[in-house]
Amino acid sequence: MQPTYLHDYQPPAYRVTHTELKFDLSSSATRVTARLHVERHPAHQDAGALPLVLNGEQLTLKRIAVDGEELEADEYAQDDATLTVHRVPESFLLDTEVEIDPAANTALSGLYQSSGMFCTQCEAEGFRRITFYPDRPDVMATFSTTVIGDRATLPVLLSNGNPVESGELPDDRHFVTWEDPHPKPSYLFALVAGDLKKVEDRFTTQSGRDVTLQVWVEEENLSKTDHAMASLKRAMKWDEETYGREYDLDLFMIVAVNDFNMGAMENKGLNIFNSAAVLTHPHTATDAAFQRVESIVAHEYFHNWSGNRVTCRDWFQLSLKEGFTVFRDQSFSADTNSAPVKRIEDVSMFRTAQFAEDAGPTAHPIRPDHYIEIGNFYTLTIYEKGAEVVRMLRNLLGWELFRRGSDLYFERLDGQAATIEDFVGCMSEVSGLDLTQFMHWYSQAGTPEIDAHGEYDYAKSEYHLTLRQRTAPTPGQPDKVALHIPIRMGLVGTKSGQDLKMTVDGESVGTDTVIHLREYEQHFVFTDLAEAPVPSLLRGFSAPVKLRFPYGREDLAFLLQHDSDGFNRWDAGQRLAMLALEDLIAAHRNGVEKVMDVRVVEAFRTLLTGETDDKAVLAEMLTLPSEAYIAEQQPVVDVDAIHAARTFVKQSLAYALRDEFMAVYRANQLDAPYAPEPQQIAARSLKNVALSYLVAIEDEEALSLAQAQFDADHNMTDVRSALTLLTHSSRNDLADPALRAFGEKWSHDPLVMDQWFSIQVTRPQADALDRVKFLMEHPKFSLKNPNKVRALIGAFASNRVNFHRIDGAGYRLLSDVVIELNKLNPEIAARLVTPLTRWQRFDEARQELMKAELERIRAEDLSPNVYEVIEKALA
Ligand code: HT7
Ligand code: ZN
Repeated sequence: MQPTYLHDYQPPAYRVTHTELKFDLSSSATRVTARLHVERHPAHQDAGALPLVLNGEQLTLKRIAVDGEELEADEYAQDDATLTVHRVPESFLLDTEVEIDPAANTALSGLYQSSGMFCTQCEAEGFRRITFYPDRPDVMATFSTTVIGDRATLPVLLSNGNPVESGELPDDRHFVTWEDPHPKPSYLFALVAGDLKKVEDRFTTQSGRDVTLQVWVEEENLSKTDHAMASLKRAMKWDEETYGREYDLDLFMIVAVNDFNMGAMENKGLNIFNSAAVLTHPHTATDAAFQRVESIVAHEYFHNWSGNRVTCRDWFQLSLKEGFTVFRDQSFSADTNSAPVKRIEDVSMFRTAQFAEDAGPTAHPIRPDHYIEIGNFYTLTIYEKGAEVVRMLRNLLGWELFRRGSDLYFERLDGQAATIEDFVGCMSEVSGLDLTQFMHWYSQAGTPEIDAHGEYDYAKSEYHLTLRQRTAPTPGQPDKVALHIPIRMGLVGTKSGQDLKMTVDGESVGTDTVIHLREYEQHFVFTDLAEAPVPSLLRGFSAPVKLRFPYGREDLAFLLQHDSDGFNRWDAGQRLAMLALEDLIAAHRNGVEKVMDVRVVEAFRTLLTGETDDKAVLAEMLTLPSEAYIAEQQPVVDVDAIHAARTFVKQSLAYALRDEFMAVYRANQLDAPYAPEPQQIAARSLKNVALSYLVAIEDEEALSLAQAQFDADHNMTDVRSALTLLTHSSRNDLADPALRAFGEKWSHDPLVMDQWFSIQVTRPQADALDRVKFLMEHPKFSLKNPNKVRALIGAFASNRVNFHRIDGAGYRLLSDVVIELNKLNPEIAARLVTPLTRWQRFDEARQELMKAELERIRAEDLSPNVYEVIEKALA
């Protein structure tokens, strides 16, 4: 399996200006007829005769003609991945007809069937499983698509653009023809056919275009579409107001499908969504699910400009569309909900999962320079680190200039396939900033680590700050350059508790400033300080780095109270908890009695009893670092010690502050009808965090409250939270009946059953693995459905004490599933194997067990997806 390299990029020899497709749908023998209007690419005008090479996989060729002339067998050649026509004119029509088997397509890439309906997923390289085509993003064509299907079973036939014709055909079949006037790459092609119902609304754009909005679902889900529709309208308005971007067709459709490898897909005018990313109802979806739907609907919509109108030249540029679009959806969610909480949630996830990716064997730059399977590169690095880099650009330029750069980018590159240089070039051009050093963020993998030291000179009233940066080697990149790292900071006066006015090099820089670390080591001197400060560094997580500073516990308790930056106040609490947790992890390992740090107790007491106008942030502050995050901070991960230490902290806080937690719980009960709006969400999360502490000590009153909350059945957020607390306690007498009742009540709803699976297999009790095995036999579980795999197997792999059982049974279960999925759905298999690839982080015994499972997988006949991941993991 040969890698593709960025440095080998060549423009295509031929381009397609217009594509006509006809689909005659049938489960196992769909006919796809294609007419491509092809012409020689100007870049190859003088290159003499060039064969036409098209991509095509799993296609049965029935017919091929050039300019109406059928080709003889010796005029073309075919292998598993390509079709080559040896001689073609400068410009011509290529006709092909192929047969494909959607019912057998369990990989969910190309044209496949999901719950009886037909749907497509073409990004990144799925279109080649539909017809022979130059399946690369820099070939952009207008499309005209006719879909033919059975009138009774497939009453709805959708594709990109606008419907232009429809009618009846013999044998109870019918057709619809769609035209998409916007040139697009093949990865944005979409088709959906099925027995679907729609809800419809309208949006008038700022220039007066009247757009019809449709959300298509199975009939029983019609009542779950309101939030997605409302989110779509909010997103359309936000993109006009914030980026000046307007929708460009008369119709925008969203379709929900049950079997989908990712969250959703931004196909032009016809977004296809995993049903989990579109359907919500207060009784079936949690607050988190409502927020996730809002952000995914917005993300896909925003791609209409950042991705569709301006697309990627090649797949190495994937972060050009994904990093920018994630940044846009994060900003939208921050504007729509609680901005500080959004940042805290995003950064928590990032520091846990992206840092782990950047430190593991599959680490890669935001713009990789080679890949075997591009499907493996839809990663946290491409998406989230890409978004952090765009965020740094936005902060370096300031909003006004960033917006000007964005306007220039969209205007200059509209209708084109662009590169990351094009994007950063526009930012540099409008601002005059030299971003040469900044570009290394795109090419260098790994997380920069900054060691910071500070000293206050009382005699001179100066604060001296020294910063050193280092990025550890990553696979294929032993040596690292110094990056340009913007560090937002303040100095908080130890006497006043206020941000101090800062002066650097004789220049006043205010109370909140950005210092630029460009060298491996730099010194910064702040003069004329009124008092000794505690530094507040990396405010708002201004760069995706690990920053170490030798804060004492008093410093952290001080920042937790006084830092004017909400994000850093939260972070000070996390750091304080981490110091206590580290002591307790060591105590557990050494068999020494565990003693709770009273400073953490007092900090929590202050939080619980103080006044707050932001309950959502308070809930975050009361949430301890996760086991996964704690593990990230350890040189060698000791899963049992981490679990024991975190449980000890949680229980100690609950014993010490029982009444305070109880008061917070009671004060945040809501009577109002459920609404997914920020104040209600904040109250629910605060209440449920408080209850989680009380149930951690199995306080009888708290258990009764959890039971009552479950029984009240007010909304899924509260029900799920109560059910999780009961299930994760040792009180099976309470958990079992609740689980049974929940499972019976919701057995008809796949998305609720996903939650039911996850809750059970994430319990810390030792029977979690047996439960996974038992639930894999459940009639509602299927390995062919990615949501079910994620809900059961993926969730179990996040159950750290049970997945990492020292007998290796957790690892074995995962590798058994990966081996099965490698045959059914390689993309999902390659993602699922990730926890095993992190073997270097564990003790020797676990390392051996994990490597043995990786070797067992390696011995199979592997898909390129799994092969690439396993080879990196065992390199
Ligand atoms: N751009 C979309 C990517 C995507 C995808 C990639 C590989 C396999 C299946 C997939 N489904 C969707 C999603 C997005 O970032 O908006
Ligand atoms: Zn995206």
